[in-house]
Amino acid sequence: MPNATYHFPPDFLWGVATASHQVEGNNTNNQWWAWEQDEGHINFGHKSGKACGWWENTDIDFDIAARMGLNAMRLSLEWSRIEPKEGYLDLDAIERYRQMLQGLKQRGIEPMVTLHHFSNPLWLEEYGSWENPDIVMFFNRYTEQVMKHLGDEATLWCTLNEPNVYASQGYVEGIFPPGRSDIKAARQVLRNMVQAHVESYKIIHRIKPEAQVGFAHNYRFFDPARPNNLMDRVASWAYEQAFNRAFLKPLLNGWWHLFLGIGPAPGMGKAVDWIGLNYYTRDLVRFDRTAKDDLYSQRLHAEDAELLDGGYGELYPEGLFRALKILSRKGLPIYITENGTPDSDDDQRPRALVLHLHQMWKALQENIQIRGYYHWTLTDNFEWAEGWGMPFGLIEMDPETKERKTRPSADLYSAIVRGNAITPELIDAYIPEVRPVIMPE
Ligand code: IFM
Repeated sequence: MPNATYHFPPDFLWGVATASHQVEGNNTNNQWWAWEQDEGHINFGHKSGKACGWWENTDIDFDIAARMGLNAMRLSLEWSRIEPKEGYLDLDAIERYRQMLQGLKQRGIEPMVTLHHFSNPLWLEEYGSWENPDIVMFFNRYTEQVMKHLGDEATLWCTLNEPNVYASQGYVEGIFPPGRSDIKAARQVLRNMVQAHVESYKIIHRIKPEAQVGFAHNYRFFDPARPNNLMDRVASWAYEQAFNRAFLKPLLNGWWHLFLGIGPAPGMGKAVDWIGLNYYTRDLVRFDRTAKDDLYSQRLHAEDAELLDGGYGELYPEGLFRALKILSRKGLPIYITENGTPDSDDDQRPRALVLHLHQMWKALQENIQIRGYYHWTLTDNFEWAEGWGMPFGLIEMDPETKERKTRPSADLYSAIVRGNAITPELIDAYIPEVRPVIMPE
């Protein structure tokens, strides 16, 4: 189809995704802020500092989003601002979030609100945060307060962001706080996150029956490096189970995954209205009998793979289609709650964006119910352990001066959003080299 135009459904949500600690600035009361103060934790010793200045001013970025024609935005609430001390609700913080959510709606942008995106109040850390089963009670209380005060401001609620990343980076790889390497603790964290999601789901629906509630799952592929090698296949299966399936199974099927427990998981299997997919990349897994700490394997890239900046992985858009197929088995609506590219000079992002959207379009042709796409991210922001050195923004931001500049990929995304389609004219104007790939003669 050399001149094909790929249309998207009417009412499709086109957005961007962000997270409180990465954009607000001065989140001094959470564990990430504390972690950043210690040398060696963040690349180049960077700190989140004033981040993108959202706590003072979201108008700059919200206006940009509106000018781009976006009709959706995913953002998260900072628990450490809402409940800065145990059991104390900060009504000023609530009001600030109300202004933000109303500010979006006034611009025709529908908010999706995430309750937890990696950051915890310091007081919670003293209890062992997500490792302690009491987290379910703490998270219930926080959810209840948020819903009582802000429930009217949004319909789409996302309880947790990437529990698998939170558990693996913080409790296995040790590059996120608390910097541990303890599989048993990682399991406990994931178990608690499953339970916290379920209870939070119930509370949200009790207070706001029409709410649509889900969670954001990071799906990363682990393919065998040598597809015919039995041991590579076993090792890649083990990664798939631990990273992708352990959290999903109880929530989607109502049974604990062997990695987390045994038998039916009461109340689960019915606590999801939609699934959020965060998709970025894949690894190839090669069995290595000496690598005991890495599930007996090395994680590699395909020889012919195009690599993303900063060692983020392979550019592998086909994975988006594969993940959508897998997640669609339950028949639940899916939101692509994150997808993006770290790229400071924007030489890969426009191509990566279109190649991923093309995969999403293919999935839509198979009647997979995809309701929206949230690009990660609007404006360059604080990329956790990578600091400011791994920019994902459609909009470039100087971390010192906070000056913003539009990258070509922002114009391209905006044109796709406004037309609700990928057209040959757009491809020719921005990335002609992609034409033979997605619109072959
Ligand atoms: O910046 C992160 C985000 O917080 C969670 N998902 C992946 C993004 C890019 O690494």
